[in-house]
Parts: sequence; structure tokens; C-alpha cells
Amino acid sequence: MDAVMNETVKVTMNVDGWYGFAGFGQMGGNIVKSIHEKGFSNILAANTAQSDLDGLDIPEECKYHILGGYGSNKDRKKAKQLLADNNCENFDLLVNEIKERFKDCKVIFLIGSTGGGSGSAIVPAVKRRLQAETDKIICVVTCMPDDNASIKEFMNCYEFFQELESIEGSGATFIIDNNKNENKLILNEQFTCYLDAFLNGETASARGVVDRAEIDNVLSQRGACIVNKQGSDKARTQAVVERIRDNIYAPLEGDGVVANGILLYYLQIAQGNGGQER
Ligand SMILES: Nc1nc2c(ncn2[C@@H]2O[C@H](COP(=O)(O)OP(=O)(O)O)[C@@H](O)[C@H]2O)c(=O)[nH]1
Ligand SMILES: [Mg+2]
Repeated sequence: MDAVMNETVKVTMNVDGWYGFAGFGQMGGNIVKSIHEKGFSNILAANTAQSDLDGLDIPEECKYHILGGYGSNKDRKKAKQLLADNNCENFDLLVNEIKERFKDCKVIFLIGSTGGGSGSAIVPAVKRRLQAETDKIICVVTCMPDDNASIKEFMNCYEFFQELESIEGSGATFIIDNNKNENKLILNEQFTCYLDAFLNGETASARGVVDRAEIDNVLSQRGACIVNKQGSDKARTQAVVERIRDNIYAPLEGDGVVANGILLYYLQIAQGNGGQER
């Protein structure tokens, strides 16, 4: 494996310009901050709550306050109503901002929790619009409530997936399971680390690893997607198979909401640096 890695040459394509990240609500903002720290500059954090945006350590020009909002207090309907106000003026402004800001990107990631109000309400709505109005690949990054969450959060989660599944078209969905760590920021860090490695994984080598078209092909598939990262010394078949079950993502079987009709894509990014273990 090392021999393969040694003959690997990084392709110097501008990976950053290819991808845009729009986070909604608190979880969305946090993930966007984390991905920004990895060197991705096409970011936007939108929120109904100005106070959430104020606390977010990203450039001011990447913050977007949804007009008239004071936070949604886990109330999806309230966030939906805000978008619908004035003949959907707020919604149109938000969608136009995203289209304009990411006009040169090939892939847009829409990020927000399932259990909250703002992100949960806005992510599916924006996905539907962008899918209809652009030819970009629209991916979703979200999280499942942990077992201590309120009934309200689980109801939001259910509605979120119902809405998401009703949207025609393609685009991968990454579903972080908040039960996997009490510290949500650590989960964010793990996820953005894996995603960064995956998006930067294009390499040119005698035997080839993955190219940009293959990466985008994975991102364009409909269904749940997981990305992990593992040291090349550990990337044996057995370890790879184990990580399909044991990772930071929502389980892909049993009675969970996410178990219905999804495709599983497992990408093992073998890195020479020992990788990132959780
Ligand atoms: N993984 C992860 N989960 C988060 C984060 N922030 C909030 N959550 C979870 O998201 C849910 C609350 O949603 P939140 O994003 O605060 O709501 P919103 O601001 O109204 O969209 C709860 O289940 C939280 O545990 C985060 O940064 N990472
Ligand atoms: Mg919150």
C-alpha cells in the first residue's frame, strides 16, 4: 500500500472552488465553521437567529440573517412560515443568495440538523428549489437527535426525512448520529475531517485511486452516504467492512427512519499519515 501511496501525486486542481457549503441553523453553522477551517472558502451560514450568527467564528460576509427571524425554538412550522412570509420573499432572497454565491461550484452541500427548527425546515425546502433551478449536485449533511432529545425533536426529524424523500432527483445525504458522541463539536470535527479527505482525495498515480469524476459520481447518487478515513496500514478489507457498521453515522438497518430504500456508498480513503481514528 505504501508503495502505491508513494507513487501518488496530488493533482493541483482547485478543489475549493468546486464545492459550496450552506449551513442553516445552529448545527449547520457549526459544520460550516469546521469546514471553513479545513480551507474551504465557499461557505454561507444562514440563520433565523442573529444571536447564533453573532457567536459564529467565520467571516462576517459569510453570515446571512433570515429577515424577521428571532430563532425558531425547535418549531419547524415557525421557520417555514418565515420563509413563506410576503409571498415567499424571504425564501426567494435566500435561494438567490445561495445560487449567486455558489454559481461557480459544481456541488453544493446543504447542512442542518433534523431535530431543530431552522435547519430542519430550511434544508429540504432549499434542496427542492436548487434541484429544480440549477444543474448542480445538491448534497445534504444532517444529524439524528440523540436518545436524550425531546419528542418534538424526533417529530421534526420524521418530518424532515419525509420531506427530503419526497424530493425528486439525486444527491447524497450524510446523516451523522448524535448518539455517537456526547460532544457534538467532536462529531462535527470528525465528519469534516473525513469529508475534507474525500473531497481532496483526487490523485494521479500509476494504479490510480479516485478521480474527480468518481468523487462527484458518489456525491450525485441518491441515498445515504458515509465517508470515513483510515490509515493505509489499517485499510485491510476486514477493517473496512467493520467501519461500515461502526462509524459516526446513523445505522443503516433496523427500524430507523433512514433505513428505507437507501443506497450505501462506502469510501475508504487510505491515507499515508495514519488517518483519523475516532
Ligand atoms: N452533530 C451536531 N449536532 C448538533 C449541533 N448543534 C446542534 N445539534 C443538534 O441539533 C439539534 C438541534 O438543532 P439546532 O441546529 O440547534 O436547531 P436550529 O438552529 O433551529 O436549526 C439537537 O438534536 C442538537 O443535538 C452540532 O454542531 N453538531
Ligand atoms: Mg440549538
